[in-house]
Amino acid sequence: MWQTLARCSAFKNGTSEKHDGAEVPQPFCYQHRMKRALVTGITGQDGSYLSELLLQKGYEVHGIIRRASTFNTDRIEHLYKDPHDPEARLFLHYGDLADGTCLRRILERVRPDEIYHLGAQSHVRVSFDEPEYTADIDATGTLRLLEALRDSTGVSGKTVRFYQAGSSEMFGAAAPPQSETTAFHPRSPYAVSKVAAHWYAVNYREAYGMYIACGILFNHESPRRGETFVTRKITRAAARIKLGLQQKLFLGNLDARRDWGFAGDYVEAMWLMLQQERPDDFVVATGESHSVREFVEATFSYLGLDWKSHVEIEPRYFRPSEVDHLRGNPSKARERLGWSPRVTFEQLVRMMADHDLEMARQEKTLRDAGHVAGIRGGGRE
Ligand code: NAP
Ligand code: F7E
Repeated sequence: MWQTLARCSAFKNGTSEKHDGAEVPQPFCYQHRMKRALVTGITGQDGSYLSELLLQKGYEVHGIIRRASTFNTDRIEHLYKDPHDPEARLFLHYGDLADGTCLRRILERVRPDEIYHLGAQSHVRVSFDEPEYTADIDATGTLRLLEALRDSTGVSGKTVRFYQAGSSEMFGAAAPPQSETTAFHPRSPYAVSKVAAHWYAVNYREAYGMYIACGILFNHESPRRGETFVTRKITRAAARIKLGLQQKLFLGNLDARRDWGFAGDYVEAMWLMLQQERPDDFVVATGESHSVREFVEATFSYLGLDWKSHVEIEPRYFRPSEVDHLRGNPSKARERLGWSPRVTFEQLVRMMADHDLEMARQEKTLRDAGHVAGIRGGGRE
């Protein structure tokens, strides 16, 4: 991490300061007073769109990435420049929300103006299989970061603006439309953990006067959505079916209704929340809901397919407790932030299906040319 930071463009004109007894470059360059953001979960869907937005706005962006045995930076590859490049404004630091010490160290080094806390185990179904891990990362991980921030701002006296990535899943069983005043009724370990994180954030705002804004975002999707969330699973499978690469799509509950928007629109709302004079909570949604069945119909019909010939129900995709209907009321975000979604449901379906059709075409081209994907590192002799 230190090496990455030492190459940061802001260091070039930086003075030095004592750190752990050693003389090191000062990580904050007042001559280049561009805003500096720290993003947890930068390798995820939202992290990648948000980083694009912040870089466009002239920020220096620092992201926390997890060590993995394979590369996990695909979604931000196009934004990354070698840190030796004087134009580089995106810097990555190894860290994990399970490790409070590393979070403190990263905060000390980066000294951000704004923190966007997006990192999480974000899959609802998986949270039933890994409830303790989900609580540790999504709830306690948020607490670790808030504690690190409380201590670092206590010493520096600087106000750092913090965005907490809350979720419509926190509403769970509450009847639609859900707004900032709707009571939470979470229905999964993921949702319970997000409720805990939300209340930690609100409590730190009230107790310590910290600038913490809480987004309560309804489902938002894109071609960069993880492949096991239902929308991407549908568009990816429909595109492969269209090109004869697969025959069936196995799904769970088709009756669940969600308020689906485009992730690129939603990261703008995150940024807007941190530009307000006072921190607050905001629902971000389209105000419109559709069932999973409607998403399937829209995708298959756009690709000229009959969904009933291909979709089968697989009980293992049902959840122990389901969230039946989420539809948000985004009036407060519209009035106070001037935010409204640009991409409609139909445009979202087409955008994702077009992307996945192109991916399927590439796969088919390779297959038709006789290419057989090899085992990573080759097989045994
Ligand atoms: P995502 O694609 O699943 O990305 C999650 C990010 O968190 C990834 O960068 C992941 O890193 C990172 N992460 C996971 N565990 C971590 C750990 N232990 N330490 C550090 N980082 C860790 O999620 P998303 O859709 O972008 O969502 C962003 C945030 O908004 C999440 O907090 C999610 O719960 C919340 N949210 C999402 C939606 C939605 O519809 N997308 C709606 C409401 C709220 P790897 O790449 O290494 O896995
Ligand atoms: O499920 C149903 C499933 O996994 C949507 C996360 O970003 O949004 C996301 O959580 C619905 C559910 O998203 C399959 O039962 C049917 O009712 O795409 P999903 P989610 O659970 O709404 C919220 C706002 C977040 O905060 C989360 O981080 O689709 N469904 N069949 C299926 N779902 C999946 N995944 N796979 C199926 O085969």
